[in-house]
Amino acid sequence: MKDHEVAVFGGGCFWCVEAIFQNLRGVTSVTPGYAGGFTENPTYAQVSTGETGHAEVARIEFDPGAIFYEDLLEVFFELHNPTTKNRQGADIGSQYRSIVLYTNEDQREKAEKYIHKLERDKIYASPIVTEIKKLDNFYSAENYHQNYYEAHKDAPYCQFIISPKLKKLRQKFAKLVKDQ
Ligand code: MHO
Repeated sequence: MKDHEVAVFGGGCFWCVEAIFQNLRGVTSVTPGYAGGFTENPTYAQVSTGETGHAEVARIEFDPGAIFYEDLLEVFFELHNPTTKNRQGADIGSQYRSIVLYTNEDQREKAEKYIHKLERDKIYASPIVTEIKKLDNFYSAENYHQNYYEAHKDAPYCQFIISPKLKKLRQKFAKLVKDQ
């Protein structure tokens, strides 16, 4: 088995998605950035217009011997709302859409299967609108977006939006979370 695989998820503001996955064991690096669109080397300002086609995402490198892609899917779905089209909480625009960017066919099958399971089990009252797309290009976000939660824990957005998600992560996925 390869000791290194890449997964990419978009579930609203990438500060959140980055902070969540940074806490998982078996995850070796997390980079916030842009993917799923068409503009080359986009800036945050461009992506914020919603006109580049890109979503804010996190690129996650993980050791598939230490954590399964299915675990990442489970965490991803539990910690964002996959039923709000082009929106995550107060953040509105196609850059905040729910999206799984797969890097191999196995990931695509697993993501589709997982969504079918959520639908079959009627986990949500509304339909899941998560896009499943092959990863084409990934562009890293500007430096000031990297490690945002760790660097700005006192900022209101971190306190009110991200901290509760991390709390939920520790409660629901204790076995997957890195030792503090
Ligand atoms: N509503 C937040 C989103 C930031 S995120 C990197 C803000 O504008 O600060 O899109």
